[in-house]
Amino acid sequence: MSVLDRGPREQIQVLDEAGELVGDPPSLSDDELVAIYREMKLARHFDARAVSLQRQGRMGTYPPMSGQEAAQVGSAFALDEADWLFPSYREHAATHVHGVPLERTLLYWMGHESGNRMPDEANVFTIAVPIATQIPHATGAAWAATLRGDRHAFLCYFGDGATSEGDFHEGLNFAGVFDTPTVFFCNNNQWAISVPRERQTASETIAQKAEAYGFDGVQVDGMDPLAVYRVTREAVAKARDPDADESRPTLVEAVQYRFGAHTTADDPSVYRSQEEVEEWRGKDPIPRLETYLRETGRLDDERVDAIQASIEEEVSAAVDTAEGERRPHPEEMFSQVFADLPDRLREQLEDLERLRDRYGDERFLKE
Ligand SMILES: Cc1ncc(C[n+]2csc(CCOP(=O)(O)OP(=O)(O)O)c2C)c(N)n1
Ligand SMILES: [Mg+2]
Repeated sequence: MSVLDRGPREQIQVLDEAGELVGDPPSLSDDELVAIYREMKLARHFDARAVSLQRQGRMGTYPPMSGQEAAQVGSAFALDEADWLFPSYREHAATHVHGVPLERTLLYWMGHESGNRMPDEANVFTIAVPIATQIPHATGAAWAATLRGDRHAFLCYFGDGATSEGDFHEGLNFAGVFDTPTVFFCNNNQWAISVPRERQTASETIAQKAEAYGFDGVQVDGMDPLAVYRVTREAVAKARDPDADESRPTLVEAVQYRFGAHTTADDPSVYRSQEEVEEWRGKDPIPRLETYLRETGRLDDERVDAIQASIEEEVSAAVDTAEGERRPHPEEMFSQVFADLPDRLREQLEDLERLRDRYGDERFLKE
């Protein structure tokens, strides 16, 4: 039986909090299981380095994702290369799995325009900061693919807070009516900045909202990488069913927690308790998968140490590459949005140019 048939009110789990198998594991090879573990560890280390760079003034604002590794890595692993991924601003691990180099993500948060440019070979849409705007984009792109006869899945990430936006309703309603091959993946991390999940919706689960749009909704333990993979894999397979009449969208709600702040500009201690954070830390996806892989003989101390060393090297190399780029000129702020600048923006650009003339290029860029 498909996990998608279990309804939107039962939470799907494969590994419990202690790393014990409590559900049917997905079919993944030993190498794939270790690769999922490595990507989650990489994401955790990347996150810590990125926050540290921001604290040292070497990066702008950054949205941390620690705690959300299983949801991101497990779901992105379920895609084939030709499938498309639509990220919000927190999907550093998911986009990496689907082919975006770490230095590209660092450049984005360092304020480089080039950070917006996804590699041609990675089917990843640009990062959406305006909440929920990527949902109608993903639905529209999926519909266009269907009209062209392409059979790819379109995986769209968004948060619990995004479900209160009109774009969520419009995107899911359209997907249900036009059978678009979209997998709507809600990273329910319990908070939309300081607004808790229970102030976001009176629904018992977010997954059940799919019923109103006429397609399957499923809730999964988002701290369990194997459950996330299994659910997403089935949703993706249904989206790109070779028989176009069978293709249907799915809403996946991955229940999880962000351990850190909303962004480096946020202080979560003013709106949530330390006890709550500790309770969720007990569900940490990384030791959970590590225990399972050790107990089934797929990992040992030596392999774990080697993975850790290679991760640290990979992240350091990405930081060096990103910091090796020329700092962006402030004028670049004006170059990518309007073909013809409105008067007010033109005046600001001229002010910048006057400052550059007065202080010179070197000093101007430093200040
Ligand atoms: C349209 C829009 N309104 C408000 C904001 C400000 N804002 C940035 S993040 C955020 C909360 C989003 O919460 P959620 O969807 O749960 O995602 P999370 O940050 O928890 O991953 C808000 C309101 C925005 N970026 N875009
Ligand atoms: Mg949230």
